[in-house]
Amino acid sequence: MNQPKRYTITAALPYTNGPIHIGHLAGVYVPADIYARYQRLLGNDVAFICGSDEHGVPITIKAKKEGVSPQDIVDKYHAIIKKSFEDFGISFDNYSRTSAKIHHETASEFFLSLYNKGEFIEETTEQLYDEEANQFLADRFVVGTCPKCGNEESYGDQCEKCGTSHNATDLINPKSAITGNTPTLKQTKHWFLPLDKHEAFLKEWILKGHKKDWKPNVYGQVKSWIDDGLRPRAVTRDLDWGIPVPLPDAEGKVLYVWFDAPIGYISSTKEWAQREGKDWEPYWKDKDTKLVHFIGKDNIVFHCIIFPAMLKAEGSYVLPDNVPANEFLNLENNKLSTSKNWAVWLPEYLDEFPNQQDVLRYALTANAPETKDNDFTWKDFQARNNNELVAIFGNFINRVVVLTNKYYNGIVPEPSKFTDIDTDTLTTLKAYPAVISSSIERYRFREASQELLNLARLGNKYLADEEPWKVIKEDEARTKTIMFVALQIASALATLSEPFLPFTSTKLKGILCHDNFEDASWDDISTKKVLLPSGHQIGKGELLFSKIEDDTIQNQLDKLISSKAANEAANKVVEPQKETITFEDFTKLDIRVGTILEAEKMPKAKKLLVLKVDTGIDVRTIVSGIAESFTPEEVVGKKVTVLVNLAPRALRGVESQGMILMTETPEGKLVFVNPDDAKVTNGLHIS
Ligand code: B3M
Ligand code: ZN
Repeated sequence: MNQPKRYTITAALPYTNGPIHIGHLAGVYVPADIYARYQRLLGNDVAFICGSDEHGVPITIKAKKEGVSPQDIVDKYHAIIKKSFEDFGISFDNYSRTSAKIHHETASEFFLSLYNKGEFIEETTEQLYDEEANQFLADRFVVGTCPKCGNEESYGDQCEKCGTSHNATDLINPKSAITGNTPTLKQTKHWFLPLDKHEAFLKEWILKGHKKDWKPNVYGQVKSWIDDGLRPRAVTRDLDWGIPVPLPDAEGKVLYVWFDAPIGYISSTKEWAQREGKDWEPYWKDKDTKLVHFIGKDNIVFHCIIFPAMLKAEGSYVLPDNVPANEFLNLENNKLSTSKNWAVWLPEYLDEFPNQQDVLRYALTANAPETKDNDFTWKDFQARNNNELVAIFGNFINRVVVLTNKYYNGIVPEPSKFTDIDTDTLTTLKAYPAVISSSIERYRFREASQELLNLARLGNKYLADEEPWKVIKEDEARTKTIMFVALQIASALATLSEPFLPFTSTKLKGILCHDNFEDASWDDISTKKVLLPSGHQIGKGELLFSKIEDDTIQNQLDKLISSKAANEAANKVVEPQKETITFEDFTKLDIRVGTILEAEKMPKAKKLLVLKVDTGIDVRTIVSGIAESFTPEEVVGKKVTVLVNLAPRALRGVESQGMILMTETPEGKLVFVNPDDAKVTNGLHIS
């Protein structure tokens, strides 16, 4: 075995403003977990680090919306997120939170260290201010047009459409997300990290350095960012939720969430080291440590430009070796959305699919958005389970275990002479660790998962070709050899599946009684002559996977549609009430019941009908915009409610002397405010 290497593997700290969904899992946590488990299997020294990101504007916005404190929000979601990761088998060595004391201290020290080195520019500038809400607007508190791509819904610090990170004052036509007002400018002092000062270094490190082995999507984004030129970025904010700026003259100011959050990786490592009686520093400062950040594509600039610039400025830290960011996962052809409730939530999945963590892990890995955005569909999930996990992996293991029990009471038989097919099969088997490694080392987890399946396919094909169930009738010695070879494949699958399907791996090791001898490491599979020795007793069969039926999938699809609809109903935007009018204003309206006597279409006008209405005072002409809802024939004879003292006005040359009152049904259909049949309506329409 090679000299063990030290790996610090981080997974993006999730914002504690909602539970984890499949987009987070596919983009970040499943690949990170595969990688960490794999490195541990190789015998490397791994710190797999994560925690909750509890600062930042999204959390204060959520708290405002729910009428509770930001602390209530982060406490609630930190607990939910932490538990669901544990239940899902994400093997963090430490899961911390940025509200922890150790993090506040670490982030403050980091800031002070840069401050004392003169690494910040201190500047009073004009920042966006909401006069009505009485606060400065930064980050997600302000929405406007992205100066780069024209997206009209860009946030103050980042455009989610093109990924550009900017200053709030760069936005065109900014609006407060709190009141909707156009902000004013107000002077305030902040500390800026002069990214321009680090431009030469970043160019050298990323563009000319060995970073060509970064994924093209990551490299491309970083390159375009650097090519556009880097500018100083404020690392403090005027907010009351966050880590207070540790300086005497900084009342009411906190660290920018993207300044403190990546330092969260460091504080979480410290917390872990303290608990384990280890020294945290080599995991961040030893030049032989490989630092790898798993993130989603919207976090690229922060991990590839800003955080490295911070680490470099501090001076004693290593820089990331790789940042294998993924693209986004869609769900049933639509963008995943927390606010629209278009998502598959991890806690709900765990509830509804008990003991099926590996199925979701596998479906998300086999279809991971590694090089482009990808789509998760429940049908694909079902197919991955039924056609691959059940029909290939599970089926192979089941046959091997059942036959070994049936023929040999579960004892691994003694092989006799190997045929060419046996030798070829065993040679192919021994090549798998290297094949799968090569994919994992290049962060190609989809490919790696398919290679694992190919090993199960190899086993299935071997059994189908060699047919031990037939051979047993005439050649017992040959049957023993076949079963011996098949058992070696089963054992290799138990070990090699661990990073991808950890629950299955544990179960399979239990069935094969791996515990009774020293478990094979990743490399042993290629180098050891025998994985499961003759004479070794295995256990009874147990199904690894079970078929998922159509109605289970249909239930999930129905649930998705209905929760989206419920969410839409709850969030339906109601037009705000108009200005108050006095009772006198109201009594000025002369509203009477009239009858439509004649009706005809206004020539060349799609919407207008010209009506003759008997108002009880007189018969007059009224032009009404209802032609898309009613034919002239339908309305003749109708009793209607008429505003009779509206000043006459000409519509297409015809003078209209009043107005018919209309309303809308919940389905959006226009109906008369009919004195005979008052209905539940959505407010008056003037037509
Ligand atoms: N909290 C995740 C996000 O953008 C963000 C990651 C921080 S990693 C230091 O949803
Ligand atoms: Zn943009």
